[in-house]
Amino acid sequence: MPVALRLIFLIMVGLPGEGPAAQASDVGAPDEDRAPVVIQGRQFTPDRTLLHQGRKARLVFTNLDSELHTFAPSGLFAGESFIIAGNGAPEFGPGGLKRVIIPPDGVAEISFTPATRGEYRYICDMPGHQMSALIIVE
Ligand SMILES: [Cu+2]
Repeated sequence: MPVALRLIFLIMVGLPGEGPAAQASDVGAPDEDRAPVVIQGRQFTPDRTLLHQGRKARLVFTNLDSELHTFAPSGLFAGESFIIAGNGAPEFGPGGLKRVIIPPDGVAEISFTPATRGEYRYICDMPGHQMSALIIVE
């Protein structure tokens, strides 16, 4: 991936081989929506995640499969700042965050504050993976 597009707000707090590493999130701040999503058997669970406009949110993706998956959002982060932590590998395109590649046994956390209500579909865009789920911001 182009190095110039790997932006500074990537914070690496986990390393591959440490196993699922979501301990930091277990102490969720009371004023944030903590939204865990488990990836297993080429499925996102739950397939609908509810967040709230203007309220801090932390999406936590845990990949329990033995293959790579991605979190490829559409529109959700347009023009918004966010922080990515864990051992996922973010990729950026002209429209902002393109995808986060999540390794086997990996955890990727994305913290942001949703600014606009709506329904935002996200997928795993690995070839052949028909994985899709919804983030709803009310
Ligand atoms: Cu996948």
